[in-house]
Order: sequence, then C-alpha cells, then structure tokens
Amino acid sequence: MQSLKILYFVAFLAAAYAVPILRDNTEEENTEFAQEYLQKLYNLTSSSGPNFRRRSNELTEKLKEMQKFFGLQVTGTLDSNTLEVMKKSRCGVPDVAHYSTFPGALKWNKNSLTYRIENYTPDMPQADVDKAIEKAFAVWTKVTPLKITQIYSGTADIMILFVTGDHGDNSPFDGPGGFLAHAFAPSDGIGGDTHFDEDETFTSGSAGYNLFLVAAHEFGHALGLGHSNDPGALMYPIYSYVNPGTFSLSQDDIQGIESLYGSNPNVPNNPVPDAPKTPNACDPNLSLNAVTTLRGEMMLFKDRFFWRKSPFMANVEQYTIKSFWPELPDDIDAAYESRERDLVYLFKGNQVWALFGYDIQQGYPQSMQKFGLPAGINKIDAALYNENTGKVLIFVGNKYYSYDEARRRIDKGYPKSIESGFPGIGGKVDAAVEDNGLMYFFSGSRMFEYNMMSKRVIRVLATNYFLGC
Ligand SMILES: [Ca+2]
Ligand SMILES: [Ca+2]
Ligand SMILES: [Ca+2]
Ligand SMILES: [Zn+2]
Ligand SMILES: [Zn+2]
Repeated sequence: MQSLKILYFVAFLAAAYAVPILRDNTEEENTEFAQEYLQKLYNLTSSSGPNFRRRSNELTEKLKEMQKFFGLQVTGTLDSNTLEVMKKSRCGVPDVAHYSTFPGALKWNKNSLTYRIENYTPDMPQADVDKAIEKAFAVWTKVTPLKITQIYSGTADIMILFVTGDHGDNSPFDGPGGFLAHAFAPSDGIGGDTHFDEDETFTSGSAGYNLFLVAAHEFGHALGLGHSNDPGALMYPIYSYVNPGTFSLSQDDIQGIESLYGSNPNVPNNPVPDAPKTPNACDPNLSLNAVTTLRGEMMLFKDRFFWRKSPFMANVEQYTIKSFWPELPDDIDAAYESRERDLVYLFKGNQVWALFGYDIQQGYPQSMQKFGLPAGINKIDAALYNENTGKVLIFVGNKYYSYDEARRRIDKGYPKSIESGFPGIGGKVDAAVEDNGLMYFFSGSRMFEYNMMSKRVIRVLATNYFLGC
C-alpha cells in the first residue's frame, strides 16, 4: 500500500526565533540545511552524483516550489527570507500537496473510529494526556459526522504512542527538538497511527510543546488532511502556540475536513460561520490594527496576524504574531519605529513592548505610565514617529499627543484635536505610519497620504495600498 509508505513527520525546531540562529551559520551550513529541508519536505532527491547540473536544476525548482507555497518571492535561490522560513518551528509533513487533502483523498470509509493511548508520557499527569487527546479529536468531530471513541485494549484505528529514537517504522525520532511527532494517513494497519517523540517535553500550557495543539494538528493528518498554506489554519506547517482555551479551527481547516467527511448534521451552517477567517490582504473592506516600519520593512497588524513587506519584494508575507513572538498578545493596538533608538514599540492595552530587530527587549512589557504616558490613558489607537521632529505622535480617540522619547513625557500643550492638527484625515485613526517622509493614516478601509509640511492630504487610498493588491 502506498499510503503505508508515506510518512508524515512533525518537525518543530526548538528555537522560536529564527533570525538570530541564522547569524551563526556559515553559508555552507545553510545550504546543507536547506537541502535536507527540501529532501524531507519537497521530495528533493538525495542522490549526490556526477550529474551536478541536473541536481542543481532540481534544487532550484524545489526552492521555487517551497517559496511559492509560503508566499515568498519566487527566486529559486536561497535568500535570507527563504532560510528564515525554513528555520521556523514547523511540522515536517511534506508541503507538496496543493490541496488540503492527500493525493487520492485518503480518508476513512466509516464515520465511527476508535483510538487507543498505548502508553503515556511522564511529562504530564495521565488525566491531562487523556484530556488533551480527547479535546484534540473533538476539534475535528465537532464539525464532521465522525465519532471517535477511546478503547483500552486491542487494536484501534488510531494507535497513539510516545516513543523515542528508532521505533520500528523507518522514521526514527531525533531527540529533543527537530521532529516532534508523526502520523500516518488513513488506511488499515499503521494508517492513522500517531507517534509522539518522548524526547520532547509535552505540556498542557504554553511551555514546551502543547500536547493538545500538536495532537490536533497530527490528527488532521490521521484523518486525511495535508498541509494548508493559510497561516491561520491548524494545518499550516509552521507551529505557533495559541491558547487551547480559546482555540478554534479556521474556516480553511473546516472546509478541508468537510470536503472529506461532510459537515456535522447537528451543526446547520457549514462551515461554522464564526470560525476565524484569516484576513485577506485584498479584501476591499480590510481595516488594520497597527502599522509600523522595521528597518526598512513595513509590518501591518490585523487580528492575530501581520503582513511583512520588504521594499525589495513584490509580494507580502503573512504570519501569525505568535509564530514570531510567542509572548506577544494578538490584536496589537498601535506600533511605531523609533529611528533614533532603532527600536519598534508595540502597544496593547496598558502595556508596551520594545523590539530590537525581531527580538523583544529585556524589561518589557512596561506599563504605559512607566513609558511616560499620562495616567488617564489605558489604550491608544495609533502611534507614529515623526522623523522631522523626532517626536512620537500618539492618537487616542479624536485627540493626539506629542511624546518626547528622551524625556519620557508628553509635550506641553497636548492633547490637541486630530481635526485641528491633521485636517482632512477624519476624527479618529486605526493605525498610522511614516514612510519616505510622508504620513499615512488608516481609517477603516481608507488610508490618507498626508504631507506634514503642507499639512494636506495628498491622496486618499485603500487601506491595502501597501499590500500588493
Ligand atoms: Ca491504525
Ligand atoms: Ca524530536
Ligand atoms: Ca490601532
Ligand atoms: Zn503536519
Ligand atoms: Zn513512528
């Protein structure tokens, strides 16, 4: 059976920050790393032989395939953005499938399935393992006609094991980090079986690897789903921690599993209407939470996602905030880049974080009051660094403040009304950024390009103007 031979690895690299690691690697190490990545995940042939040219052509093609999947610029060369994505915590199941199901739509031909937990990890109390596994199956049974029940002896459709190293299925585990778990696509025998690498530390919280999240992703494979290139989907190959208490499948996951098994007859609307949808850059009604520059790039925040745009790239990349910074909250209120300090400040509620490059600075989050904002302000709408004056403009409701970074305080004479300071941009802003000497104010689906010298709106543009639509 072909399905028996397809192995689905989950590789979660231990390091959450991709960028700093790269600095330590030589070009040769990076190339080797990339080749291994493409061999495991994009079917790059591993034969090294005399036919160097053919191999190098294949490498280019596989790189392009990978870049296309992740929405990177398709260069066919191992540029730093591509490497960065390769080094991210992720699942190791191949991304070659362009659909959310495996080729040939491997699925169970029955709606009642069984699972058995053959052994337990010592990392967590048994009851917590039971709970995590049950909850991980429930994620899928909630939206399908599937019924998945636990059995305690004999052979279940989905046998669950915690093992280390070589465990007899030709897919040895690799110690801490690297591969975390793997699962087999639906079929008899080993099909559906899910193995967790006992060398990892599994938890029911945010430390180590959250067993519920890893299991829910793996069970998606065990039920017949491949990877999705929607960064908001559970079946996206890059892992990021989300609170299991508020976890919800995305519309994309639901569409995928419903394409195999149909919808849950007890849930009338399909896909479930309130399932989170990943924001689409080209949605004409798109509004944004916060926008900032970061060392020449632009970062545009929306819900639990952000887009990253480099002036050198034609397309934008979309990620979850948590996949870059597990400790940052979703729904960022405001952000600005201090060119003076080479730091990016992010605001949420009464808290402020500072980023140096992509690293969160020690000593953060800080309270707004420690940062130097007046006691009455507990949430801001937008922030902008004015390069001409070196002052930070902070927008709250229909007013704005001028903030002095060096003195850590609001300048005299503020707040002022937005209407008087920036005529034409409306009474309230969602997000603001300065770029190339111009100010941009976002309000709903519109963006105002503003010249601060002439104090005039130059153009009214769509909010997704920078998003390549
Ligand atoms: Ca099985
Ligand atoms: Ca491992
Ligand atoms: Ca905002
Ligand atoms: Zn996977
Ligand atoms: Zn295994």
